[in-house]
Amino acid sequence: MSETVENAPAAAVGSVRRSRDVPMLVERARAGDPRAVARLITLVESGDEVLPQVAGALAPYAGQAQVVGLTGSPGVGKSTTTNELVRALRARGHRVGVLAIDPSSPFTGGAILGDRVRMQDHATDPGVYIRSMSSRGHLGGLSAATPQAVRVLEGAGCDVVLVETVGVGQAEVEVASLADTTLVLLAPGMGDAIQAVKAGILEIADVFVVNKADRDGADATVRDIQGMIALGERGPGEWRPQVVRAIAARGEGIDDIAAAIDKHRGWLEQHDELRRRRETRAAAEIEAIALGVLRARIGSLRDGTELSTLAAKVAEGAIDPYAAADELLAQLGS
Ligand SMILES: Nc1nc2c(ncn2[C@@H]2O[C@H](COP(=O)(O)OP(=O)(O)OP(=O)(O)O)[C@@H](O)[C@H]2O)c(=O)[nH]1
Ligand SMILES: [Mg+2]
Repeated sequence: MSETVENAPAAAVGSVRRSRDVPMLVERARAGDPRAVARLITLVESGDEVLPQVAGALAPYAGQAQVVGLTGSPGVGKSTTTNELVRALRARGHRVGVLAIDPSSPFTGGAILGDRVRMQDHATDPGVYIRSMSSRGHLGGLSAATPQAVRVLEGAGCDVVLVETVGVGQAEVEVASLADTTLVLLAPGMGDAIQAVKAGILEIADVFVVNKADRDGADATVRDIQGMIALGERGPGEWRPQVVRAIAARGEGIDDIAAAIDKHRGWLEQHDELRRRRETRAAAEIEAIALGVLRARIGSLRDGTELSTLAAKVAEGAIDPYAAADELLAQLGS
């Protein structure tokens, strides 16, 4: 997303940049103002107190965008592929949102700077919003923040939202599984295929992209992955992950990736999977928010006397910790 402001009056820009006027921000975002979109995502990212209001204002636009996740090891070519996919989607006339998620770092770090450079091609295109996010301070972590940010982009009229996450652990798997279609990127010779299985990434991949196919070992990686897909048990009509080769750095294989995404999208619609996935996603979202609220309430109990009273009782053997936990939960509910 371009944050250049030279054409806007300074006062108006300042007011949007710091505003908590949710109806105004949503109205401007609906009209395509990139600063309002940026501000709303900042409110989401920082877990601002107006977040429920933001979510409320955006609820009517839920489900309008196709959400595509891209995950894979650091440096495998996610941002390069995203950049090329944006180009292909723009050529089809779509408005596109990009969220580059950094789950590991609480601050905006070097990788994100790299993303900016690699997605620079679209920085001045008004039909493209690009945004990096970290989990800084958000109650429910990224699994709660990401879908909200997707909603902001949906509200801003994006037809497709691409979500890039580094695939190195459970949190990332969770974020990737928030997508309608998930691409897992691999590169030859990184031992990636084996690692993918270990990390549980095989289960979330709808499309495998063997990127850097200009390097030795691409055939072997394709074979490995196809072998693993063949081992998986699949009922009739179940989706069989596609394997696509690409050289993202040269823009090669991007049409094949887009075709695989389209094919998966068709399958989702045909099998009512889109609705099912989105309900699963909504359930995870509700759970993450509810757990965040619970955690905050437990935190406030910890400051007060309830928890210490229970702790003293457990320590002296007056009650057991399960009974104490029940009591604590009962207090939280009241
Ligand atoms: N040889 C080769 N290099 C590539 C290809 N695609 C991307 N690269 C290079 O690989 C490096 C990393 O690419 P990125 O797109 O930043 O990878 P990433 O997965 O987004 O990296 P992180 O966000 O840091 O995890 C860059 O130097 C790219 O130019 C490719 O198809 N072939
Ligand atoms: Mg990247």
